[in-house]
Amino acid sequence: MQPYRGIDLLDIESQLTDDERQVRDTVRDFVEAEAMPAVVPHFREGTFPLELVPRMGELGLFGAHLEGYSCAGLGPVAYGLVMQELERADSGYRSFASVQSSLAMTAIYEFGTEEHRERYLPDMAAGRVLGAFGLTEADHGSDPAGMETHAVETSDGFTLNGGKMWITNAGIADVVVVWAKLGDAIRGFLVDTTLPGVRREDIHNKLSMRMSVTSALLLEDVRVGEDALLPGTRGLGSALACLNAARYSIVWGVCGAAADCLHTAIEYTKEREQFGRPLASFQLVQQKLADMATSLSKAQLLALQLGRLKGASTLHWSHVSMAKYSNTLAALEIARTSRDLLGAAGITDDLPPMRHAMNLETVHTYEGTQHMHQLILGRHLTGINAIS
Ligand code: TGC
Repeated sequence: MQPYRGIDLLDIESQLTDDERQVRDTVRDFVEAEAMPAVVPHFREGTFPLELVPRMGELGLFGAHLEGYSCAGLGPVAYGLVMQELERADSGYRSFASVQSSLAMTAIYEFGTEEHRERYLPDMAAGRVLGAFGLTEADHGSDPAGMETHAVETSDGFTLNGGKMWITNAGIADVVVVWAKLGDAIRGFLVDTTLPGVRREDIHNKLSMRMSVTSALLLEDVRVGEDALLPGTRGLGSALACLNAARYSIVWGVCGAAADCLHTAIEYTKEREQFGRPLASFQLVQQKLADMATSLSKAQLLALQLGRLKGASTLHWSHVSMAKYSNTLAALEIARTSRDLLGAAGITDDLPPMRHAMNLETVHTYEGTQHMHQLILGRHLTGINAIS
C-alpha cells in the first residue's frame, strides 16, 4: 500500500494557516510512527496504550485548545486537525484526548477557581493526571437532567451518592468531574478516584471502542471537601457547554477515521484483481469510491467552517449538533462501504475499516445520539421543543 499523504480533494489545505499545517504534520508523524503500531494489539486486548500518554502530553495534545497552564493554546482549526489525525489511527485515541481535554480540562478551566486551574491543568496537560467526565447514568442517557446522583452539603463539604455509566477513562482516571444534583441544581464536583466510597467497574464486553477504557463509576457516601465544587457550574447548561467542545472534537475526528477507510479502499481495490483486472477498474467500485470521497470532502468542509465560526466566537450549539450527527453518519457509511469493497479481507483486523466501523457505531451514539441532535436542530429551526 502507498503511504498516507492525506485525502483532500477540495484543497482544504489551502485554507489552513502555516501554523495549522505544522500542527497537523507533527501529529500525523506521531500517529504514523507511534500511535498506529499500538492499535491492533491494544484493540484485541481491550486496553488503552497508556505507555503513549507521556508522549502525547509532551506533544501538547491534552488541553491543546486552552491558553496558559502549560497548555498549547491552539486555535479551533488546529485543535480539530489534531483530533482528525488521532482518530485516523483509532477513535480510542481521539476519545482519550477529547475526554481529557474538551470535557475534564474544559470543565476545570471554565468553571473552576484559579486554585483548581493551577492545581490540575498543568499536570493534566502533561498527562500526569488523567481526568474523566461523569454525566451519563444507566437510566439517564439522552435526558441527563433526570440524573439521580446527588450531593448533600455537610459541615465541611459535601457527600455524594449515585452512579455514572459509560464513562470513558473513568477506570484509569485520577479525577472525575461528577455532575450531581445539589438540591434542584446540577453542579460539577471534582472527585478524586482514590477516595473511600468510589468504585469503578470497567465494561469488558464491548465490540466497539475496544482500545478505550469505559467504566461505571459508583459513589457511595463519598465525602469531599468544599473545594471539590466547581463554583462556576450553574445547571445542566454547564455540562452541555463542555459537551459542545467534545462534540466539536468528534466532528473533526470522524473525518480521520473516514479518510483512513477511503485510503484503504482505494489502495486495496487498485491492487486486488478479479476477473483478470483490478477491482478499481470496475464502474461499480469507482462509483462507491467517488461517493465516499464526496461525502468525506463535505464532512471536512463542515468541520472547517465550524472551526472558523468557533474562532470568531459565533459558533452555536445547533451548528455542533448538525455536524456531530451528519459527519458521524457520513464516516460510518464510508467505513461500511470500505469494508464491503475489501470483501473477505475486510472482516479481520489486518485492515482497519471494520474496526473503524465498529468504533463509529459508538461515536454515532455517545455525546448525543443522531435523534437528539436532529431534535436540537429542529428546535432551533422551528422554535418548537419536540424533545420532551
Ligand atoms: P434544556 O432546557 O434544553 O437546556 C438546559 C440548559 O442548558 C442550555 N443548553 C445548552 N448550553 C450549552 N450547550 C448546549 N448544547 C446546550 N443545550 C442546552 C439551555 O439553554 C438551558 O439553559 P438554562 O440557563 O435555560 O437552564 O434541557 P433539556 O433537558 O430539555 O434538553 C437538553 C438536551 C436534550 C438537548 C440535552 O439534554 C442533550 O443534549 N441530550 C443529549 C445528552 C448527551 O449528549 N448525552 C451523552 C453524554 S456524554 C457521554 O456519552 C458519556 S461522557 C463522555 C465520555 O465519557 O465518553
